[in-house]
Amino acid sequence: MRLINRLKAVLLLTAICTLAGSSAAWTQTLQEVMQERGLTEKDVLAAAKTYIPTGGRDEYLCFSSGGQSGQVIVYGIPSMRILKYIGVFTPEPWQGYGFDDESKAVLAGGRIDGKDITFGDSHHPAISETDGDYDGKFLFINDKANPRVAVIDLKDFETKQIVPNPFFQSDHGGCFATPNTEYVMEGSQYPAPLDGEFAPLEEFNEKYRGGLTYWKFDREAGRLDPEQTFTFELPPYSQDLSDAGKGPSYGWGFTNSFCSERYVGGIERGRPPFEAGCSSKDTDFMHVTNWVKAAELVAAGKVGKVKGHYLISIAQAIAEDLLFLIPEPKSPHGCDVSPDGASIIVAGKLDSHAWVYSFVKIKAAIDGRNFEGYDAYGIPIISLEAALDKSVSVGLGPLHTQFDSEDGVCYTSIYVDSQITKWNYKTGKVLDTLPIHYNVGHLMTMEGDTKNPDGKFLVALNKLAIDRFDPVGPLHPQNHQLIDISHPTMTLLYDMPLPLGEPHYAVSIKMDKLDPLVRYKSGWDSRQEKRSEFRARAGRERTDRQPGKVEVFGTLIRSHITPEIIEVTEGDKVLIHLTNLERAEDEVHGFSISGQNIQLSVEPGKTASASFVADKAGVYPYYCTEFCSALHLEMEGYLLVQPKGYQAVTAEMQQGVAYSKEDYLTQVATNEATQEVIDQVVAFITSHNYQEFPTVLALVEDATDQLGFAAEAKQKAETAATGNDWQNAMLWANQWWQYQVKTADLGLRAKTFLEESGAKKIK
Ligand code: CUK
Ligand code: CUA
Repeated sequence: MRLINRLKAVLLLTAICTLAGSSAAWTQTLQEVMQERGLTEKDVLAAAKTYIPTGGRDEYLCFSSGGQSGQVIVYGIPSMRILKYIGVFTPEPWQGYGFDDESKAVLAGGRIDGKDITFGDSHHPAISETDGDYDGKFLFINDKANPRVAVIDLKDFETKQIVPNPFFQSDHGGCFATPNTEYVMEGSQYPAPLDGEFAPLEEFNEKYRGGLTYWKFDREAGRLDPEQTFTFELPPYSQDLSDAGKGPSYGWGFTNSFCSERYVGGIERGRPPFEAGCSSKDTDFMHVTNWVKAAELVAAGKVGKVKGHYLISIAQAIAEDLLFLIPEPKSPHGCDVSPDGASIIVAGKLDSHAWVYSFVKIKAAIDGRNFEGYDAYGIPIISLEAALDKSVSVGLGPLHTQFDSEDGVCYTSIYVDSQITKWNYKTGKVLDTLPIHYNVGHLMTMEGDTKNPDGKFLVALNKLAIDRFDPVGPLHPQNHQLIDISHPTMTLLYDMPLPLGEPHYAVSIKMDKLDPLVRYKSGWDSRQEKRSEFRARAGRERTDRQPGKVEVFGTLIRSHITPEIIEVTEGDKVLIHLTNLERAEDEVHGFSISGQNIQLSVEPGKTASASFVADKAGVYPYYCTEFCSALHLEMEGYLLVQPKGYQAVTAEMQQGVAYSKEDYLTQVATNEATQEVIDQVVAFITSHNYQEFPTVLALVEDATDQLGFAAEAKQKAETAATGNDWQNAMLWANQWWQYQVKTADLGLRAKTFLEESGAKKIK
């Protein structure tokens, strides 16, 4: 009865508000707020450029690596509102990732030598490209610590695949997509024997190697194809970042390196540390690889396999003209191909210059076999003079470069000086600088590594936040700073704390290139992207029993779990498959069982599975972990793990309350009154142009479903009443009312939406 009064109160209040209009005497003026909070006009302008009113949308979506969290962080630009953490290399309970059997299989794909690795150091995300532009279909990211690459489908923002690198012990230079996502590049970092076996450090030069893997991407399957993937064996320099050529440099890849000294530290052996020996030379090497020609050799069967994977040896790469080196500034970092594909910019981390290489010059040197010599492994070296276009002093400790929509304009992150430098790589002029808080690593402009950068905003991914935020202990959040780059001088707009690992790189895509799902097809295995063999339909739920094994095929819908009682015997293997029957947007149900380390996230349409051994007799409540409706707390059940040899007692279920005919009739009266409220809401909706609002249409569809369930429950109540079974008549009448409440809830949501969107009265 209380709920119905509330429903009526909501309706009344809505009517009053409409009459009273929206003028409110207590509103402060902007001036008053600015004074009270000590805000300048510049602050208010920055706020106005980033603020998104309720229900509004951002223009860009940013995918940031989650660093040591092993995840991907998704946020909107310019609002900097965090929208999602995508579980990638690390279990993520909210999404059931690493808890349901379907996603456990994805994580198992990333096992290394049979060992589960549930940590990742996610580094460089890359969005799939078509003709050098983001196409919004897939996201790739690498794990530096345990060299692996993951594929995330942007249809549902779920991780679909993790593949370990067959040769490396660490990676850094991934992921970078070639212009049509033919391949995804993954470069190694710390040299190690490619066969994964032991070799003493004394044999570093002969036995240790770096490498660069070109993972073949099968777009149709949406998966990387290890069978068609090939790896370049590279010298034991510490290969760093990569980028794929485009336009004139299409078909080539560029990978920088540090420690081409091949120095091995060992403080405990009395040797100066790595940092001393790895930065002693004035230059390192950029590696230039021809992946198109390499792919042709693979296709022609001319590349051998090691451990079942194509490996192009250094000797073969030299013989086939696939690999060249060019000196780079001391301890280089960043390796960024310009939007037109004509230039490659490398920054000298221990230098103050950004070095602009010309692909035309590189190509001329290769074609003219103009080499200044060969490295210790016989790889031809193109001289710096032959390949360099210019070097520009941009500040101390430059790292990464991103591009603007304006031709030639780019931005370089300056680590030591804590600033962003805006400059022109074609004219060599520095245009502007902006201080950063503090020590910026990567930076990112909107679609800034495609052939058509959008400019507009820049995000500085800072390594230190220090004093920017309220203190939360010695471990500080990261600081992503949003910068307006739509004018000649850069303006800082916003500091966003990121409390989840240290993001390295991030990529941003225009929102209109994405078209994510709202629901899955019914009974969907989202990780394998096909109908689940374990799906169940309403009314077809079942439990299969075999000796030692119980398998449940159940369903979830507001607000009950079918089955509500699961009986097993101690020691049984239990498999529970649950299908969310909802079609409504955002009607996710969760599922957890006490003490079994189980947590499912079952989005509308999805089928997810949990499996475990019921190894201890006891009573284990289970429930839905998403607050899905007013009766969410009642979305519950019991797993009964019976001791071996347990004999069921035949006693009747004890009733807490016995219901009479009067109780039944009172409930029916309530239901009839509720129906009146529903009818009023329906009348409001149908008297407006609701069909023009997709959100309302979806709500109406869901409400119609709920009314259908209400009709079924009503039928059952009436049948029981006919047989004078007042207990069941009352309970089914109450279930009928539960469905009505859900209908009314949806109806009121639809009504509010129509009122707020200024729907027109049509009759
Ligand atoms: S890296 Cu350059 S600042 Cu891309 Cu791992 Cu972090
Ligand atoms: Cu379903 Cu709570």
